[in-house]
Amino acid sequence: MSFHSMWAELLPVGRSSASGGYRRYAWTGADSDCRTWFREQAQARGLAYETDRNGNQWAWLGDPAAGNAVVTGSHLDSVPDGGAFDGPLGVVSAFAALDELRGRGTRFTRPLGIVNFGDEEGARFGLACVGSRLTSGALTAEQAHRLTDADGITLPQAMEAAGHDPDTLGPDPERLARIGAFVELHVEQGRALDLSGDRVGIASAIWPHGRWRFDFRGEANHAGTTRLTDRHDPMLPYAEAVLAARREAQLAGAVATFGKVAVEPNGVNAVPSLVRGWLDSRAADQEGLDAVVAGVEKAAREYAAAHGVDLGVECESFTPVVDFDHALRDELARILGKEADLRVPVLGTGAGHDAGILSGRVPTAMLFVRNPTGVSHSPAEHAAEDDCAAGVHALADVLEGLART
Ligand code: HGY
Ligand code: MN
Ligand code: MN
Ligand code: MN
Repeated sequence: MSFHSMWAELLPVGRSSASGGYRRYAWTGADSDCRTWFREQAQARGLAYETDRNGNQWAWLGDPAAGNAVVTGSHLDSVPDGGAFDGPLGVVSAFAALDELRGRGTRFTRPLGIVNFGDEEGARFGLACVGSRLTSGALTAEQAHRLTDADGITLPQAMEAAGHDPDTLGPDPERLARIGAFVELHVEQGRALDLSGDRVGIASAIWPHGRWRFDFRGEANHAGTTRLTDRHDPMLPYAEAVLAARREAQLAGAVATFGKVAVEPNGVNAVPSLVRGWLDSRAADQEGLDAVVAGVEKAAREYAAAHGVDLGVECESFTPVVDFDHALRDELARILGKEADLRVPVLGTGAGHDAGILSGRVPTAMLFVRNPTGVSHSPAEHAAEDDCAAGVHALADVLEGLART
């Protein structure tokens, strides 16, 4: 099955007809359809297929128990109204690269694996990379069991409803010990390759990044009869926090986003009692990230105090800087450097990935494919056909180079 036909089969799954964006959330029907697609791709190629204790899907050429496996893949879930490429490009390219290598008659001296990591975006339960965090031990089963979605459904309940036993969740060191190299191909979420005029890039690092929940607790009241001086309106310090995030990020050369907010009681004619806002911030180094979060919290606290509003801030997730394995990164550059007409720059990213979670536990690298607008986490996300083809070819070269050593 060609790249195009795989892509065409996957494209409609979980897609909103209104916006063209995706809603492929963990353990929903769309997620189940993506999982079925993955299993069918694996079985159509005669690969050994399995779902691991944490719900990640694996397809194997050769016996992983032999160890030192070369693994590639990514995720199939999406952010709310996300694009078609973030995640799926890495999984479709993995199967297409295997097909290309079989076409070349490549013989593998190491097991080759393709993985779909579950719940990478954290769109439903609020924590990114749940499948890879559980597998690597960065998230415990107890913490995972406490994850709850906006409707109050817990992760275990959602898994059971989707037919997966939540009682098996937990670290999987034996599985990670069998992986000698993990290479994730991903659409670039930025314009570095567009600006440099290159089709494919190699990741150097992932910026430190995290998610902080700001709970502004005020006093519900009537919007029409409550004098301004009598109000304890939590929306005001929330608004100040949003503006402070932009100011602090600019000062630190970082990024900061309040992209999600929950208001109670959320009535047009009611001064809110609670405004809950989530800050996503990322910076090239820890110092910059700390400065942004501290600056936003300081501004929010001062403004909240001035309005008699109480503020609670909680870090919900944090990923320290990821410096990808230098030896593997350089090996990719050596392998791809042979391609006459392909320059392959090395670039950092502010986007989190399963590769970032595995890094440090398994030799890990990433390949990026050019995104002409850099737009991601949006239906407008795109990569040109010939750039996707260059990505598949580069991935095939890398897998061949690694799996024959
Ligand atoms: O948020 C991220 O950077 C990733 O897309 N989960
Ligand atoms: Mn993403
Ligand atoms: Mn992604
Ligand atoms: Mn080549």
